[in-house]
Amino acid sequence: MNVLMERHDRVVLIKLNRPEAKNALSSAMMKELIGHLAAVDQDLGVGCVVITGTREFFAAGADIKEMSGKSYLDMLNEDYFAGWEGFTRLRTPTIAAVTGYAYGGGCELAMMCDMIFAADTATFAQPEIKLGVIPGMGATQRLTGLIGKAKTMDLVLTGRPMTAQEAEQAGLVSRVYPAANLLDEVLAVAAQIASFSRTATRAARQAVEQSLEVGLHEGVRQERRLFHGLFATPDQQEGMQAFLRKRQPMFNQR
Ligand code: CO8
Repeated sequence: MNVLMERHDRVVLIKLNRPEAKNALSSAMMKELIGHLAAVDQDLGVGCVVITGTREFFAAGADIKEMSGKSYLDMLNEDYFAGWEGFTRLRTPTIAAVTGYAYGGGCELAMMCDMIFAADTATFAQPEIKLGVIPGMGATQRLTGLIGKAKTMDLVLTGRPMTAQEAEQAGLVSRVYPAANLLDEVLAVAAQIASFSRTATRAARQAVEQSLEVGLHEGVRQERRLFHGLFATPDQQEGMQAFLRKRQPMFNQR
C-alpha cells in the first residue's frame, strides 16, 4: 500500500507510505491517494483530511525513476500528472502536515491542500531545474500566488531549499511547530474544523479558492451568494440560535 489511512473520529489522516523512495509520488501512489480521497469526500462523517509523510520526508517529489525513460509523446499521450486535478476537485478541507523534505511534487502536493502546517525541521524546494525540467504539478502557478513572483523565481530558477521559518514568513506555510508536536497540533486543528458545519467549511474554502480564479468584484459577488445559500441550512439556524442561547452548537453535519 502506497498510502495508509487512519480514522480519528471526524478526521481522516493519510500517511504517504513509500519510504524506500522517500515517498516519491508514483502514478500508482497518486491513483491510490485520489481514490481514497474521492471516497472520503462523499463520507458525511468526515470533516477534515490531514496528509502527512514520515519524520524525515513528506515527499521527495514526483517519481524520477518512473519518469526518466519517458518520451515527449509518452508524457503527452498519458497527460502525465493530469490525474492530480482529481485532488483539487475535493471539497473536504485538507491540511498538509510537513516534516522533513517537501521537494518538487511533494511541495506541489502540499500546496494543493488548503493549508500547510510544518515542523521546524521541514524544508521546501522546487529542484526540477536541476533535472533539466520545470515543475509540472502546479508550482509555477500556486507558489507564485502564495509567495509572489520574486521568491518563486528564486526557488524555481535555483532549486534551493527553503526552511520552514522562511516558508512561514513568505506565506507558504500557515503555522510552524516543533517536529515532536506537529501531528498532534494538526490533528487538533483538523478536529476543530471537522466539528464545524460541513456545509459551511466547504463553502468557506470554495469562497477563498475562487479568489485565485476570479476578479475582486465577481469574487465578492460569489462569496455573497454562498453566504446567502447557507441560510437554507439547518446548521445556520443551529449556529445562530446556539449563540443567542449561550450554548455550544450541535451541527448536524449534512
Ligand atoms: N523519485 C524517485 N526516487 C527517489 C526520489 C524521487 N523524487 N527521491 C529519492 N528517491 C530514491 C533514491 O533514488 C534512492 O533510491 P535507491 O535507494 O534505489 O538509490 C532513495 O530514494 C533514497 O534517496 P537518497 O539516497 O537520495 O536519500 P537522501 O536522504 O540522501 O536524499 C533527497 C534525500 C534530498 C530528497 C534526495 O533523494 C533528492 O534530492 N531527491 C530528488 C528530489 C527532486 O529532485 N525532486 C523533484 C522531482 S521532479 C518533480 O517532482 C516534478 C517534475 C516535473 C516534471 C514535469 C513533467 C510533466
